[in-house]
This record gives sequence, structure tokens and C-alpha cells, in this order.
Amino acid sequence: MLGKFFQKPTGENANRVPPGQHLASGFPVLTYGETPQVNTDKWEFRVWGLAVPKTFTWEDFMALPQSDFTADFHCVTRWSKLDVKWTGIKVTDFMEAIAVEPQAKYVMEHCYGGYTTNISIDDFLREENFFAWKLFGEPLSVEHGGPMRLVVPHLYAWKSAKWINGLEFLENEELGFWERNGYHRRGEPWAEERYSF
Ligand SMILES: Nc1nc2c(c(=O)[nH]1)N[C@H]1C(S)=C(S)[C@@H](COP(=O)(O)O)O[C@H]1N2
Ligand SMILES: [Mo]
Repeated sequence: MLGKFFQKPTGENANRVPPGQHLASGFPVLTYGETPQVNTDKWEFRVWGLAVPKTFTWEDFMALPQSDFTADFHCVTRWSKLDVKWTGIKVTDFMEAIAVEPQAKYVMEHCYGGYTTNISIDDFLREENFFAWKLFGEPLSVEHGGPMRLVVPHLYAWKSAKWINGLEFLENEELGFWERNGYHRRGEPWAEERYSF
């Protein structure tokens, strides 16, 4: 029995749900550890490593081009949510505001609270990735990663760092929090890249 909160995907949605996933009703919260509380007046976002170091304030981020996004969300613990509506800044637009060295092949996403997750530069620079600060038209709640999170729709959602506050550009791959604890280094849901063993 899956219980009333999860449904087997049926009909036209069936081919949008990756293997081994079920649809969640509502939007579950999945956080490891404490939920950091950061006000936008104190919020800072840094880039470093193989990039010209730069610090952004909330106002700096808000001055970047804003877009609306609709994306499906797949957690490795086997729930998916379709058609999540967000507002924020495309990663490709953000990249126009920084200078990254050509040898950068990997990115470490850093967060308030100490969570990290790794991603290759190719997976990071995809058109559909974005920094989100609104969810369904409302400012992003703290439990879903407010004031700002990353969303990487084509990978399992542990790559979508909540409370993101920095990007470290790397030449060689390093592993983030879940990746060091047995999760797959890439995490592509259609290939069920769940674990590294
Ligand atoms: N900083 C941080 N980001 C995180 C996590 C976390 O524990 N800390 N959990 C990840 C996991 S496993 C998932 S499934 C999604 C959950 O996002 P949600 O709580 O908004 O549903 O956030 C990801 N980003
Ligand atoms: Mo997850």
C-alpha cells in the first residue's frame, strides 16, 4: 500500500515519471539537518575557485534577468512532483555576471548550513537550470530553501541545493554531502542513477 499521499502515475503523466518513482500529492519537504534562517538583507552569494571571486548581495541577484519556470521534480527517495512553478534567474543568465576559467569542469554547490552537492559544468550550464526565489507565485518558504535555491530539473533533486550561497568552480571532480555518503555522483533519474554502489 502506498497510502493516500502517493499515487501510481497513470495516463498521460505516466511517461513523465521516471522508473521507480511515484507522484506525491502536495510538495514534501526533504532536509537533512537544521533549516538555516537567512534574511535577504544579510544574504550573500559567492563564487570562487576557478572563477574571478565575486560576492553578490540580494539586490545584485534581483537585478539579474527574471524568468518563470515550470519543471518536474524527482527525489531519489521515490517521490516526484510534476509541473512545479518557480520564478528566478536562469543559470545561463547568472553566468553572464561572472568570469569562469576554461579549465573549470566541475562545480561544488555550497549552502547555508554546510550542505554541498557536486555537479559537472555540462550539467550545470543547461538552459533549464535556475536559481529560484518564488514557488507558485509566493516568496520561497524557508523549508523549501528560501530565500534562494538552485533547481536542476534533469537530475535527482538532491542536486537542487536549498539555501544556496556559493559556487566553487573546480578542475577535478569532488564529492558533495550525499555523494560522499553513497549517492551517485551524477544522479540522472531516467537512468536511475541513485547510488554509487
Ligand atoms: N541545503 C540543502 N539542500 C537540499 C537538501 C538539504 O538537505 N539541504 N535536500 C535535497 C533533497 S534530498 C531534496 S529531495 C530536495 C528537496 O526539496 P524540497 O524540500 O523543497 O522538497 O532538496 C535538496 N536540497
Ligand atoms: Mo531527495
